[in-house]
Amino acid sequence: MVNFAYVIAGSEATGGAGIQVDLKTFQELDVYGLGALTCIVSFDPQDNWNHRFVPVDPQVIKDQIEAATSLHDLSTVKIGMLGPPATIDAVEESLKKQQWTNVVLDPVLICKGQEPGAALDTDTALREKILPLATVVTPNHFEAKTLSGMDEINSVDDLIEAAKRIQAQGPQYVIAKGGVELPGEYAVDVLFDGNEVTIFSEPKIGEERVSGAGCTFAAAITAELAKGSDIKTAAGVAKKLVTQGIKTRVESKAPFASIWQQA
Ligand code: PXL
Repeated sequence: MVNFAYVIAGSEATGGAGIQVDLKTFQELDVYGLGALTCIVSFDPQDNWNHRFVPVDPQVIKDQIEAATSLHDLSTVKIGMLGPPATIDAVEESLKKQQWTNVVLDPVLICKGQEPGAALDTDTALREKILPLATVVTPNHFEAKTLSGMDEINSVDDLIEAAKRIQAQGPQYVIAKGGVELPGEYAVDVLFDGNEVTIFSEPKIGEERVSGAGCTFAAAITAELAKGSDIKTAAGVAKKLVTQGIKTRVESKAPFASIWQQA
């Protein structure tokens, strides 16, 4: 049997994050991956690896989703980096054309190195248009603060509170990721299903963020859900894969490493 996992996300031209990593993760977890491109990010080596960002024309995004959903019966989708409100509108419209069993939203507001201010209109549109369609949301530390409205997340209890506040906004499941930003020796993720809190914890591997870790995490959850796993199993598999991928990360000429989820 073939299990399909779909992704709507951006290209990150060095292969360390974005749709490239989503598709690698799908392959790794034995699902048939396919995706629509929302934008192209090219780091600028002349400008401190800042992001050069080009959105894909909204009609072209709709066309891609039409092609994929017409060719296959897709029921599980991951949403990664979108872009400006026009992109978000196009994705919302396309998603609403069919029923989905699993919509995993990685609420990418900004990438490493971007200014938080750039995220404001994206944040609002994402919250209004995509969050209500999501069944699972996987905010990182910064996104959890933004989406929960909390000023500080300094403890696992804070992270749990953030997950609860985001879950109250609609999605069935929230997995809030503490990452290296949450103080302590462990990389802690908190799953809230509306009732119960489940904690996933692994010793931190260094104190630096690794590019593509968040993409891998949400993609792994998507792949597992596509295979019929429950959310706890999916989150457990994702945590393991990300931890392993960070251990075997690839260093580069940029001051950050990229995840590498080797078989
Ligand atoms: O890691 C978040 C991310 C997601 N998607 C794209 C990106 C990035 C960060 O660089 O470029 C396309």
